[in-house]
Amino acid sequence: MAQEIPTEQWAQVVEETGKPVVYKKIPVQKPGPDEVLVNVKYSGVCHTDLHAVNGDWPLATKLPLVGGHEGAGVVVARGSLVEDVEIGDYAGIKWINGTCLNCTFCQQSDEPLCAKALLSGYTVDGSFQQYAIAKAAHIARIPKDCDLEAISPILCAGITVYKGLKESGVRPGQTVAIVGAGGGLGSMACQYAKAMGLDIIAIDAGDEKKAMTAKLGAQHFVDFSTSKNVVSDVKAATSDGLGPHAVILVAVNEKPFQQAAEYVRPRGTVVAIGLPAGAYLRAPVFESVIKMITIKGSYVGNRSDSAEAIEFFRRGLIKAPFKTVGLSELQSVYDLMQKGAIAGRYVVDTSR
Ligand code: 8ID
Ligand code: ZN
Repeated sequence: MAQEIPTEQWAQVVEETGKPVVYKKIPVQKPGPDEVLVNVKYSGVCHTDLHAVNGDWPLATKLPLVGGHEGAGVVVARGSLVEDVEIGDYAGIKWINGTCLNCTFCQQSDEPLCAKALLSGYTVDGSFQQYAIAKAAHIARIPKDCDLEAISPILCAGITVYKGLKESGVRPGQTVAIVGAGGGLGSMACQYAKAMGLDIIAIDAGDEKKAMTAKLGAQHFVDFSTSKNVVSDVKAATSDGLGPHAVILVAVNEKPFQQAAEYVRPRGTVVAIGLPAGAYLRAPVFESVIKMITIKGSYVGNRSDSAEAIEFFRRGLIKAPFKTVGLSELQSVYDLMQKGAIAGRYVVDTSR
């Protein structure tokens, strides 16, 4: 039987950039003809949500804004044009909320590059509310045998690092350095890299993150806060001393974005994913040329990447640690995140 949809709901609202989020009741919106309404049960908390609250990026958010883009829940209503999503289906609200599906990028399945892309929890309201809207074409299809709580961080962190690893061109048996390996994206990256048969050098700080990344499959750990020379320590962690074949940058700090080109292996690839405020990539021209390295960016994933990343999870290959708190406690998660004090991911439960 169809679930009754209330007119009001709990949400966490950014009313002013740079100020704490406000937990309050707001109206439940109705989906448009090509949209679905998802009763969000759980939502992961991504550092992107904190960047949005802080106004870190040269792209304005809508205001007031409901953040969140790792929302896992159940479809409760659909627009008149929606045919292939049923009421009761499990669905995910991800960063890409909708795109035009018609521009040159959408036609080539580079939907994240669509100039008209709607971004959940940034340019449209996201998943830190009990009922969220997305274009039916872009919701993540979540199989019924998946746990909604555990899968929520896959919807951004999982998809993004899976795509980034593919973009790096790294092959089974090769070595990848994951910079920021103890965070939300980093912990997922360890699990996807392990599933892909890679040798993993985790780079982050502290014993908790060291132990966690080892459990997730990292063979090596370089502590950036205590290492006297990160570049030589990362190279030394590879069996031939030549450095990792790929570097996945998911840290929220400019320094490693300027260091990676120095330790990546000749012919290797540096993939920038993290988005620290005001940061620049920097690499020495001479070494970059004679080492023939590639430096590139990677931005979430398309619908196919999303389905593939979810399938890795469904098959039991991805078990990254998370802690769950009530939606009402979102600000305390941001406070921990700001300090870099979260190992893995936090998930909020929208029922409390
Ligand atoms: O599509 C994309 N490109 C995309 C998608 C999703 C998220 C990009 N992001 C961006 C976020 O906006 C954010 O800037 O990726 C970044 C990481 O997001 P997150 O994993 O959600 O953040 P986190 O959980 O806070 O983890 C960051 C980790 O980086 C470590 C911290 O200790 C933490 O564990 N770190 C820092 I800060 N400085 C470091 C350094 N110098 C470092 N690790 C290694 N070396
Ligand atoms: Zn995210």
